[in-house]
Amino acid sequence: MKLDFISIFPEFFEPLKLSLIGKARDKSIIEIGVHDLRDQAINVHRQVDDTPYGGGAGMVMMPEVWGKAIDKVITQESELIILTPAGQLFNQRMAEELSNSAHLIFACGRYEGIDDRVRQYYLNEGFKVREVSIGDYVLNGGEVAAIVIAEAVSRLIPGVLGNPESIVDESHSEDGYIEYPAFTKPAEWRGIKVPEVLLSGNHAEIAKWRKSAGESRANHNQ
Ligand code: 6GU
Repeated sequence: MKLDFISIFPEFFEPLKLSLIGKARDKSIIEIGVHDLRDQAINVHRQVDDTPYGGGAGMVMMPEVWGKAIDKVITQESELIILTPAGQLFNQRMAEELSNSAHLIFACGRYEGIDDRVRQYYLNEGFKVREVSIGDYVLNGGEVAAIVIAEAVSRLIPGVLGNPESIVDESHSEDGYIEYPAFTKPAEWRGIKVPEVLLSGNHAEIAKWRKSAGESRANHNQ
């Protein structure tokens, strides 16, 4: 899978050199491109934003600049993801869908967002386009959201995780499913004991306890 990130802050994507994603890049399971939007600026001031038509606060990112940047990376197999708090809420089901894609382009907007004609244009040209949000709160830009999505998606790609079984039974692997709490040695820590049943070796009882502990955890989160 290829992941391209377009942003005025390419340094935001340095963490994608670390850990499992870094290793997946070394193994060429995923390929990552980071592109400075300002390289596509069209005037001497390297301007990427302008005042909104209709008035109001903030600045809007210019369509010409975004069009040039996206044209450089888009192909017939690309999916364009525009990060905005006004987008469709990201979840594990969307991560699974996106993990089947060959190429994701993350357009990281700042300020009041990207001129909406960018979305309209690529949609009209027949590309897959979605506006995505990672939650009901506002960030200063789409960069952190793009990293969140990239991490959730890449770990679903075969070969990225060390142990592929860990994605079968984890929280959100099914809608509403929350995993049971985990414990390791020592059996008692600061006066708190590990639930007795987990030390029993009785796999049927352990499975029962885990199911119920996961369900009560899910209820607490409501
Ligand atoms: Cl994708 N962008 C911004 N700026 N804020 C957000 C978001 C995205 N998702 C949640 N809040």
